[in-house]
Amino acid sequence: MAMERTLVLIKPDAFQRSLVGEILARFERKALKIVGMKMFRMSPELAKEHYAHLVGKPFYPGLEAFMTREPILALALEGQEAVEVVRKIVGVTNARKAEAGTIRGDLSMSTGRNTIHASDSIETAQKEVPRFFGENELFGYKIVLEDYIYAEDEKE
Ligand code: DAT
Ligand code: MG
Repeated sequence: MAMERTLVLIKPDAFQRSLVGEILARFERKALKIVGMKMFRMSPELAKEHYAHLVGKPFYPGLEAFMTREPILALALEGQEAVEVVRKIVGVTNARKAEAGTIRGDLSMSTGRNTIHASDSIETAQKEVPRFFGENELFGYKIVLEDYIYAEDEKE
């Protein structure tokens, strides 16, 4: 168990469908800590870096066009095992296959319009958080209810 930070991007389809608050609320209710939050438009260069593993795929041009033409919201979320926890809350890539109860499973019918990105491993998260947030855009602060979120042996 370890305190981790992970990256979430709320995609343009969530903005168009007025799902931004709904998605944010799910992470808040889970007691993940928001340590960064920023609205911006992704550049094509940043899209190529972020989706480097997909640049050669036939769907990449459409993915880049979709992710860059409207603003998105980036979140940095912190918690014990946050990377795995957030991926579980998000659900699998193809939203039609995603479990009911997950964000994708509940809110989307699509792979290419699946409302949200989340870092897929600790190593990825360690690259993705600094890719989208400068040091001065990440905030360490104390949650006063921390004793009610984690037991003593879960805090470190
Ligand atoms: P994930 O977003 O679950 O980490 P990924 O990293 O494989 O999945 O892909 C990134 C995004 O690219 C995904 O959220 C939607 C798009 N994508 C992936 N596979 C696709 C496909 N077969 N057709 C269309 N879009 C796809
Ligand atoms: Mg991915």
